[in-house]
Amino acid sequence: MDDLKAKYLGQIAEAADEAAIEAIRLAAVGKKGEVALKMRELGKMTPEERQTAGPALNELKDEINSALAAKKAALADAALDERLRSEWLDVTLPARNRRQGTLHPISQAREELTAIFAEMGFSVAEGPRIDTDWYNFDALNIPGHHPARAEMDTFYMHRAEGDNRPPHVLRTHTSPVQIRSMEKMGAPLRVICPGGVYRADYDQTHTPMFHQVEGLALDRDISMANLKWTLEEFVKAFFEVDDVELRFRASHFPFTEPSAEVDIRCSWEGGQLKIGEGDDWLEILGSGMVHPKVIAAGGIDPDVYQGFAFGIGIDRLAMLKYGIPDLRAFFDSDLRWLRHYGFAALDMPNLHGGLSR
Ligand code: 2NL
Repeated sequence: MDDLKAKYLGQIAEAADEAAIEAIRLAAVGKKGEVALKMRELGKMTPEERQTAGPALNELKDEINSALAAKKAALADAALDERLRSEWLDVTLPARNRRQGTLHPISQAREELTAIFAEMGFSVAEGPRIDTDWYNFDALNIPGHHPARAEMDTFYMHRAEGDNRPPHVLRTHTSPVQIRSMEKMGAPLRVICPGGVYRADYDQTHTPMFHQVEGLALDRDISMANLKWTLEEFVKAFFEVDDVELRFRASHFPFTEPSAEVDIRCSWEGGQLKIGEGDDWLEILGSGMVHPKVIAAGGIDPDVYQGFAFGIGIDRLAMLKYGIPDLRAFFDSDLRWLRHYGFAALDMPNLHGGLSR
């Protein structure tokens, strides 16, 4: 018994971790451990032998158990000491000059164009990215059978059988926010709606989620001339040039009549984009006079109010302004790309400071 005691207390003293402790416990005082085997031998002993061997075995078992518990506590203490030694922080040190995150070029472009339109008296509205097909289509004069629904490559939300709520879609444009703005604020109204939109399309120049800003101006006497001036001011301010020339090309959208796509004069000499000079034209937006049915869908009387609307792709604006060649890199979350193309996070654009500095 003295041998057993010496053997196990020795092993316990040497144990380096909890797993070793547990192995020793099983071998010594576990159900099939050495002490249990010895206890089974008690039956073969004479009563006198048993009288001394029984209590001695129990005492041995207790001793080993307390040695195990003590060693376990000591190991836990040592582990805590080690953590306290290694995991410390001197909170009195000055902050490390670590590189902060940057503003994504899409966020930067959105901030810049928001500042420009805000300066012109437009308020900014946001809305849900999942909306009913009424807000996304019907209210915009795109009825159920209209080919534009199919052309839009719409993502429809799954509907469980028996669900009789109206169908919901991932918005394909930010127009539903404009409809909600008309409902909420009435006319006269000047509002822009920037935000993410979704279409099931993925190739070199399309991503299934992209960003758009739409603008809407309604009043008693708003005309296409106001649209032209507003867009000219916007393009000049955004591309930071003194003069631009816009070209309005007749087009068609269900929600505007008449409709126009707008190009800006530019040159690509030496691979470098220059706005306002040269012989090339760059298509940047779609626009028109809001269709009377759309004004009525927004709860406003189209016999009293009229106005213009436009839609611009923010991602494309950002690529053009900051010289970013590949659209898909926008959504790769590659830190090296973000550091290269990102903007200082606290450097909010405004017209007085020069937009993008
Ligand atoms: C494009 C075309 C456009 C609009 C968007 C709009 C919104 C309402 C009423 C009328 Cl609520 N129109 N939005 C109008 C014309 C064009 O976007 O190709 N954008 C990149």
